[in-house]
Amino acid sequence: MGKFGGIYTALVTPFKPNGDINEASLRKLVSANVAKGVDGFYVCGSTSEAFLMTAGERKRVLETVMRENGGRAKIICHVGAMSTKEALELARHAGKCGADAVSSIPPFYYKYTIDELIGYYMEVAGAAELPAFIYNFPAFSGVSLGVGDFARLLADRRFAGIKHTSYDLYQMERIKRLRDGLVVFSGHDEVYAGAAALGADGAIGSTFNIIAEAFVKMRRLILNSEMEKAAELQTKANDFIAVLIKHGVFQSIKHILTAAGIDAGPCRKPFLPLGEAAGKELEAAYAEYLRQDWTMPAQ
Ligand code: MN9
Repeated sequence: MGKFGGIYTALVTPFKPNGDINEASLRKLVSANVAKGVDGFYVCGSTSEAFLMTAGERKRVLETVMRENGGRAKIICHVGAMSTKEALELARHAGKCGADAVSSIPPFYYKYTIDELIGYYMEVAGAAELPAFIYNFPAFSGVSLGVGDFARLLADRRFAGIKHTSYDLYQMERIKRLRDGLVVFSGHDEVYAGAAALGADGAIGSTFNIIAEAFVKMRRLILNSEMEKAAELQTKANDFIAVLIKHGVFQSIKHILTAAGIDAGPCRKPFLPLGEAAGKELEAAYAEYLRQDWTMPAQ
């Protein structure tokens, strides 16, 4: 299966003005990120607006990405859904398509017991016949699992690791130590360098759609134990990421992609389009970001 870890772009889904998936832009985005040196893609995650797409659309997104990628980068497909039936259907599809792994948010809205959540995860892990990653994102999913809950889930070897999207790096570090060889991806781009210092094997992030070079470079520095330089780069990246967060990360990423020549279109409703002033501020912040030196250090 090869090793997981490294920098994975959590792909946005470009949409046409009429709301259809813009497959040509999605293909361009995949190849542009491969050219920047990303190690993989996280497909149909939060950033893709997966919960605003039908299961059929999610399958099409994965198929398009798989074809364009052509085995160059690893593919983790997020298959989480409110309904177990749909999640299992998506997991089976990911397996058939040749993805490298699946991942899932815990089922949300209803408040499930830990035994119900574990039941869900065991079925998802079985359906794809692929390694699985738990997607921990309590701020969005509303599901807060403790380290003890992760210990129960991760005791099953079909789980290769987790995507930890939380500022709680103490919890991430505790999870990382639960099992030898567990793969932990940091999910908040703005704390990647800190997460790496505490053992994260890589990062999965939305901002990599536009600024992958910053994180590919940061990872090189981290692998060379140049933590101070990595932290400096994190700050430079964060000066820009803070502006994305201020105006809405997904809309802002799409705005910058479009300005840079990959027409990403709007986010789906109920997301609102960006205002003109926000767009200008983002473009100015991106120009400032591009003025930094992003050339790669020697390996
Ligand atoms: O994929 C992303 N999570 C979401 C991970 O956006 C839901 C992150 O990349 C954040 O967008 C980013 C900004 O907080 O770290």
